[in-house]
Amino acid sequence: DTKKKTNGKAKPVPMELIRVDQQKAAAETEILRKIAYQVGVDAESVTAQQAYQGVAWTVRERLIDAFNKTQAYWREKDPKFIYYLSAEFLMGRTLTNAVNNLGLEGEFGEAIRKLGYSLEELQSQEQNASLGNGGLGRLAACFLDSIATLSLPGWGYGIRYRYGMFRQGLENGYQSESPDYWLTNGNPWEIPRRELAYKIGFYGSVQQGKWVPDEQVYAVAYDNPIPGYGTKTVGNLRLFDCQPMSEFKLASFNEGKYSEATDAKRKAEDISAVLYPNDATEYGRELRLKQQIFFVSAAIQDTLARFKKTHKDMKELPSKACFQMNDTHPTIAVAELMRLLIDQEGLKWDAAWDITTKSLAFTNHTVMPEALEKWPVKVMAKLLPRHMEIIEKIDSIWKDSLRAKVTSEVGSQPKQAAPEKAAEATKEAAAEPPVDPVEAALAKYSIITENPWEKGVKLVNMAFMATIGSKSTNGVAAIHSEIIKETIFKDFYELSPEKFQNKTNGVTPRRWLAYCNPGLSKLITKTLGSDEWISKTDQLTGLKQHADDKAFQKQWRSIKLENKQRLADLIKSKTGISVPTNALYDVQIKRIHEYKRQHLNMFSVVNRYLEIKAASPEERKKFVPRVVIIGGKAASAYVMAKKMIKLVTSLGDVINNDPEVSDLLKVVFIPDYNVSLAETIIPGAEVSQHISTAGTEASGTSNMKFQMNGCLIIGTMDGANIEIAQESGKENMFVFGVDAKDIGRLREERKNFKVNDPRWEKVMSFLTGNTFEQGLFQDLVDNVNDMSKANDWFLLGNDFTDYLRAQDEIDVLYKDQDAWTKRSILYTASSGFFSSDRCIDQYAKEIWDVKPCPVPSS
Ligand code: CRA
Repeated sequence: DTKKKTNGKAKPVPMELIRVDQQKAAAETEILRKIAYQVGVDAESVTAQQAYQGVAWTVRERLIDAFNKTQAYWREKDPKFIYYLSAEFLMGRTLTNAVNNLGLEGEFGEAIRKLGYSLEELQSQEQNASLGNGGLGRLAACFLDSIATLSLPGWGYGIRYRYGMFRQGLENGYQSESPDYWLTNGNPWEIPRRELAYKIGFYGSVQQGKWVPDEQVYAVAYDNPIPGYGTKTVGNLRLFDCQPMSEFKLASFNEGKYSEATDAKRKAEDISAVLYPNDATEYGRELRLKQQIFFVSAAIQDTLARFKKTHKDMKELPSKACFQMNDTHPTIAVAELMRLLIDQEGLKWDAAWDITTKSLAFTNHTVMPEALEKWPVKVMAKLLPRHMEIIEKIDSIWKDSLRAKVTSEVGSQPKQAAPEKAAEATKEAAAEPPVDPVEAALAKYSIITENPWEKGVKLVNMAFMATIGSKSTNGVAAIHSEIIKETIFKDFYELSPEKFQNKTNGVTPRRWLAYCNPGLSKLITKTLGSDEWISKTDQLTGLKQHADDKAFQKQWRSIKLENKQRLADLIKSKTGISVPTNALYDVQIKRIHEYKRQHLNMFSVVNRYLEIKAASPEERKKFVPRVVIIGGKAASAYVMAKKMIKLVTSLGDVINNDPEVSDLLKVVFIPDYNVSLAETIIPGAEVSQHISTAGTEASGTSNMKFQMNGCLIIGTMDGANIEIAQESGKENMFVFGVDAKDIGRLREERKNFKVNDPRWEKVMSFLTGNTFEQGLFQDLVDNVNDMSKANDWFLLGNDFTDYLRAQDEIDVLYKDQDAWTKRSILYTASSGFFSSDRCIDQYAKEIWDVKPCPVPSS
């Protein structure tokens, strides 16, 4: 009864008709037909957009053929599936990836050339599918590529936002934002399944144990086929669009109440309208929770419906399905799966709990406190009353199971023992009636907690619920997985250490090396004697033996130069700034955030600028020319991050126009950073910056992309940098900064800290001096420099001197181009570990228990 409409019973199609349909004409004939009948233009002359449409709709058919075969094969074999639940999938563009993964580059390349275009030109016509903020969303996209490539039965589930990540512009050097309507030209890569719609409820009450929602909408499925590389397998990303139950109230319309007539429709459409533009920062809005339950409920209903077609016993679900929850965003799944199993399938609580905790798995992506979602009980109870009831019951059963243990621990402690931190928070609120020491000690395990900042306000801690309701919890890099065991999940780790795992992130070598860097890719294939490395990245180690070969180095360098030229062209077209290709290209592209410390980068730029200015003409010749490139978006409400963008653009205005500096230093902010820009920027970069305060960046993933493309790294011992240093040799990385284990102490000591480096003072005075509008950067400077207020939470002052030392090392090495190139080769050669294929293989074996089910070749 969840279905909106059905197409009725399917009728068999005669065999001879099927055969005729499957006889495909040559690509160029098909493309011309598409241009004529799909695009609807006379093919005598076609624009790039029309040619793109013709090609894309043709490739779509090849994709669907393989997709249908894969899905039919999996239906027949009934293997266990992985369902990747994620609020974000940052897919970028599809055409090049689809053509190459399907092995169509020869046939289609030729056809496109005949039309007078290149694949690259047509690709640039495609809008980016920016349905994600940054690392987490792009990771999900890389994972889908690897799941299909490894022929693992698996689908992604998410939201088909009509507006993706906002478009960033610059106004007077400040970020401006405009909506990203990415569907203006249609979307050849999706298959609408209008007949597949699930009811999603909100609000209402619980009556006789069952939920009676006040408001209901439909989740309508859109399939996005995901081609694997070197396999016939084509997986799926199923995204849901939100639709009203009925189009509009005709009665209100007739009465002239037009806005009332379409109220429900608008409200429903709001749910899948916009991606929240926050990267690892606060959410807390009711609409956001609506989005979460919306796609999670649809995904689980969809899965259960398929499961029930072939299985009677719900207890078999964990052997047929695993749901991986990508951060806390989909963790309402714990309560939703329980609700569906109990209220709809009629299971008893214990049986349902057993199935739930065997089917769900959870990944944590951050320790930033503001990103750990905690929903007010009030909001949850209003929007999802039945779920709130279930959550309360989970919480109380969970605490009951711990009571005996906690009682004996409390009993063995001296009477006046200081309560644990979490208990401390509740202590104040419940100050009057004496707190039962056992209950107080249990509080640290509780899903429902008191808001430490708002007396009497209760919150649902989604990360705790996720851990309790899952078979495994994992972090995304070795250091991060250790940190979560010592901090946010300490008490849970001590209870069940076996549940905690590490899965160091990875990125797809297809998009991030083979396709975005065709020059280097060709050289690697020629050198290794085959292109097997594209799916077996361990083979890249074969490049090591060529690292000292001067002729090879020369080829390597000339490819880099071509890529730098492409990047210089991009910079020119996006910003109007001309940058020389003989300079060192230094790149930091990622979300703008204080913990990522783009301002530390800028402090070093200021220092360099001042040094150049102070040098004599003769001394200036010794400087290595540098182009410092920054790209990234700031969350719309994040004032300091926006100021950091203004800092970059203002420095650019001063430095780029200073004739004394000329080509020795350029500072460029590339606006509207996104996936496709990254595909041009990364291959052209020579050094890239990953300089977060140790312990703050869970993993980072662009570091891996840069490494693959032979771009050297300056970085802190944080996130995956640590493992990259292990693979490439720590001595080959420009490592600086304080250690993660000292961060706590250093933060404590900030009040008495002074940066013992005259260059720091010079940089601060420059930024607050008369070069810029009075007071423009005062807040930014105070934030890192006003020690009376114990500022500088991200410890820029502590790392400043060491950072400049590492920067100097970069210049020294760059003067020796052979030594530099050797390192660059070694980076690529040792990047194999960071393929998402390796990462997904580990998830499949160590968490999901999902095995490859490749479609046979014939
Ligand atoms: N912002 C982390 O901060 C990590 C990615 C993917 C992040 C990155 O260090 O590489 O996830 N965390 O694991 C996050 O989104 C909600 O938390 C990110 O993208």
